[in-house]
Amino acid sequence: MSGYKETALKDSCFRPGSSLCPGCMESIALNNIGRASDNGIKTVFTIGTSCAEVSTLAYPNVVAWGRGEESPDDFAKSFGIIHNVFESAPTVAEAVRDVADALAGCGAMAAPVQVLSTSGDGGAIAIGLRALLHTIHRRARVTITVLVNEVFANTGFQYSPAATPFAETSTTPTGSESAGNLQPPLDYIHLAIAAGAEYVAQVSPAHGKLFVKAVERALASEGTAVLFVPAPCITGWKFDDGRTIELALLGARSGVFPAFVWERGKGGSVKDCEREAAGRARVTDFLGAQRRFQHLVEKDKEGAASARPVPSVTTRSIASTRWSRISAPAFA
Ligand SMILES: Cc1ncc(C[n+]2csc(CCOP(=O)(O)OP(=O)(O)O)c2C)c(N)n1
Ligand code: SF4
Repeated sequence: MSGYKETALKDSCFRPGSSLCPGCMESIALNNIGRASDNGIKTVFTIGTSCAEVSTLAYPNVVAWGRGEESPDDFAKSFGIIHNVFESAPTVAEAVRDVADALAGCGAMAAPVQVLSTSGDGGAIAIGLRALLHTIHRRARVTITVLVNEVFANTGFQYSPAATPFAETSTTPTGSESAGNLQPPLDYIHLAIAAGAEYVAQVSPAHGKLFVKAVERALASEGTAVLFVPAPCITGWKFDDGRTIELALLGARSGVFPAFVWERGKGGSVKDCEREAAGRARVTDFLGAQRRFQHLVEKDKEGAASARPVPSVTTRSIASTRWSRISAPAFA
């Protein structure tokens, strides 16, 4: 693994030119993944239909993908992208891995290949959950990244099973008779571990070094590595431009979206979030910055957020949904 500074200066294969919303966390994630994967091994990406796909790979607008100005004559610096249907990026990655291993096994391909899939949470843990879990279960030597923006963004911001409780989505509206999403998020971290993953992390590019280290560690894994990337969505979460990183850090530090790394045989640890709730960032500030929670939070003239008196709903219960799971002793 290279040092952070060295990685940060690398030429990412994902660069400006996409039609992702300006400041979208997905472009920041792809840019960093592009740097971390520039490690002397050719990368094959499999990308399921999602914002990360429709906004970067709709021909002829594919200028966001590329490395350097010359056509690639260096195999290790070249990369391939397979666009696959919504739900099957992990499975297609596994198939690429199998073909690459078979070619290497019979001596037809000498250079190594690393394989990395990218899906939204709709693709990976809603419609594609079965594909995800079986690829992990088969211990496929691939890196699976899931860009968790909690909605099916590119088709109209519908609810996904990663949604935080009480979030407003286009299919879980808020109003006098409805308080938004009433389901706790699917426990995707436990599911990935239980299915047999070698390495599982929930980490945002807002934690720069930690994110790059997690991608490098995942790519070096001998089994399946799964990276859940919290991805604040400007349009779906309804927050002001320019606050993406701030929101990602608030999400992690308030315990709503804790940064977490886990490795088989070594256990897991939470990063940049106090164990005691009193020491953490205020959940209300995280919620208050997003209009998808405006039914829960109100602001005074100075912009300070406070919880509205919502029956049977507390912001604390929102924070503890993910936190209580990953701080459980079973992860140690
Ligand atoms: C089998 C199937 N059902 C529905 C669709 C339409 N579709 C394409 S992408 C998508 C939602 C993707 O959501 P997600 O994976 O969360 O990615 P995001 O758009 O949020 O980045 C849907 C419903 C499809 N392509 N295939
Ligand atoms: S809709 Fe959300 S996830 Fe999609 S490009 Fe915009 S900010 Fe990114």
